[in-house]
Amino acid sequence: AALYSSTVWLTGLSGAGKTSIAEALALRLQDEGRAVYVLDGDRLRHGLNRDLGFAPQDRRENIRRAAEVARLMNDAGLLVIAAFISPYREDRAMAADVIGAERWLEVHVSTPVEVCEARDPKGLYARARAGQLAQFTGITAPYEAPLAAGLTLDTRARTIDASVDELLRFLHLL
Ligand code: GGZ
Repeated sequence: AALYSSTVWLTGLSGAGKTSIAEALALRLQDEGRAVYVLDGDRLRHGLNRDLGFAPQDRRENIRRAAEVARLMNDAGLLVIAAFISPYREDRAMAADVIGAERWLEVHVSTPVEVCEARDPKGLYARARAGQLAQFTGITAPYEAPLAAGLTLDTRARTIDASVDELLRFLHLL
């Protein structure tokens, strides 16, 4: 029961598979009648966080607001699946602090940058290489991998479905 006021926080590069995994996990849990919400960086940036860019202090504010929202949803009894690049260790630690360490489950979607760049589903890596997108994570801005994530998912070796199984096992729901 406690799990259902927790936040599963997916961190990783653009194109690593965070959103796909979050959506697939949410569907599986919703099918079982569980109250789940996906908080997604790209989506929040069209609404609540549309005033923010990608400079370090903007990313920090993005993560802070996301964590505050996740906390409110957890208070309301929802399991939150958060998908944010969240490239800075310090910012993820701040988010864990806001949400509460006992409610925080960090998952590293560890797809390497070469693979994300080869996939390039939105053409963002190409634009970053061409100098049309500044401060692009993995190309011209840093990504600090977690040192001790609860779970690491390498999407090269697995289908989305297999990653979701892995996550469900990690959450003791499978
Ligand atoms: C990284 C960028 C950038 C730059 C636009 N750097 O893969 P996407 O496209 O659909 O999702 C990415 C999204 C990143 O938002 P987050 O809120 O997760 O980032 S952070 O946690 O770092 O605040 C990507 C798109 O925005 N995007 N420009 N320069 N990603």
